[in-house]
Amino acid sequence: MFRAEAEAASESARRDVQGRQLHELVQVLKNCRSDFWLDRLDGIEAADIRTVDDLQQLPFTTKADLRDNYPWGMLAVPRSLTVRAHASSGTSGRPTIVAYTSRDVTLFAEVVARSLVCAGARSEDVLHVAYGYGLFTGGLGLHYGGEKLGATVIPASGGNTELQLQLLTDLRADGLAATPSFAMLLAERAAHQGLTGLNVRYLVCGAEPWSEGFRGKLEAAWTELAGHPVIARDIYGLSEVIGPGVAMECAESPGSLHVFDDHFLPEILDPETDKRVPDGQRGELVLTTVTKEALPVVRYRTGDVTALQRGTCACGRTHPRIARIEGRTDDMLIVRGVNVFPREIETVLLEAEELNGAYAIVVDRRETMVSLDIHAEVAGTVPPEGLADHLRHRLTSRLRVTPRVTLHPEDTLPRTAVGKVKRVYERLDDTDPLGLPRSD
Ligand code: DLL
Repeated sequence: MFRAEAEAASESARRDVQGRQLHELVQVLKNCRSDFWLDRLDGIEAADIRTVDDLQQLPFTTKADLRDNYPWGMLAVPRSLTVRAHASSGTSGRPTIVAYTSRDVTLFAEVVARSLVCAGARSEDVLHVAYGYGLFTGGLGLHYGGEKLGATVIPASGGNTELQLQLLTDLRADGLAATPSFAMLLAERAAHQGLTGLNVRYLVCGAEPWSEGFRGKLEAAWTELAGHPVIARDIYGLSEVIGPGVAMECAESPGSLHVFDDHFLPEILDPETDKRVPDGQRGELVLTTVTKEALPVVRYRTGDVTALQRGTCACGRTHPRIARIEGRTDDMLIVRGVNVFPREIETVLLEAEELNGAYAIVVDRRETMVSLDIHAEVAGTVPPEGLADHLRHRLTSRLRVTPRVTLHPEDTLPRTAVGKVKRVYERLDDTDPLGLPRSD
């Protein structure tokens, strides 16, 4: 553990501190100069907020609040006290700006250092960071976390796979931090070049949803390149809360991520009723920051779907854990009245050993009745006889809609070398959104 006194603290000790911090947070927000906070907390008295259970009395915050108060309206400190800003990856409209004081930047590095240790990182490691550097929190977040740990950080950023592979080989990186899709792309390119004997032991992957099936393929590909077991661990976070390092999977317990709740308080809500659901039940993750200065968030609606679990992990950490993110409340596709989560499609596709993990979902809106086209690559050049039919049946029984399934030779579908992978495309006219050669 990077900070055992916090990561393995007893639940009761942590609850005491959290209650105090929450009380102080409300006090600070009610006395700051932001009209947004004065208005949002109108009617709430800090004196009534004493324990984490009182969290439920507080109002929510959303991405729309950040957008409406662009750029600095939600700051709880004067802008002059901030030392850095990032922007979150919005798909439409203005970006949302998030800012950090010097203490926030230290906190950011701390939780990322903890996350790296969860994956098996050590201070003597070489850490290759292939998340984008810039407005996105991934690159700089992993960078300063790696430095805090004492690792030798290689700020490779995204893109330029040739140079990345050369650096990974020559500098003997122990760890690679990258989106899962980019880590896979690097493995594919390395295999094409016939590279072997890479030193990588662990992958720190996040920023986009990825299934257990994808993990299996990613670990197998890197294990092949390295000639020793390579583990891929899931790092979760979002700009509005801090960036990467809100929660992290440890080496001992794949499938659940420790939420660093001495800084970020998690709740799971039923998105329909906005009420808390019992532990173990899925719902929307809502987060409150209790130690951030510049841009604290209160009950921030992440839109990410997961479930909460408590109890000490095999690794000794006592933080509550969230299940790997299943999808977002807003990435659900509605096809012929049926709700379909892209992650379910990935789960079915990645069960097939014949596929290499590259796939794309096209929502075809050319007719009144929307239909679903699934494109996937096989490992090799020729799709095995009957595989497309088999996948169509499996998808139909899981999704309750029947998609068209088209299989392609490897290296046909679009790849993402910079930023977050795009899996879902819309087709509105005769232009193929995937830019594939016509088959007729
Ligand atoms: O993606 C922060 C990050 C950087 C996380 C590097 C991990 C590694 P945003 O760009 O603000 O921040 O996007 C946040 O990405 O609400 C989720 O929907 C999604 N996301 C992040 N991590 C995961 C993950 C960064 N491990 C949004 N699994 C979040 C699934 C993830 N989805």
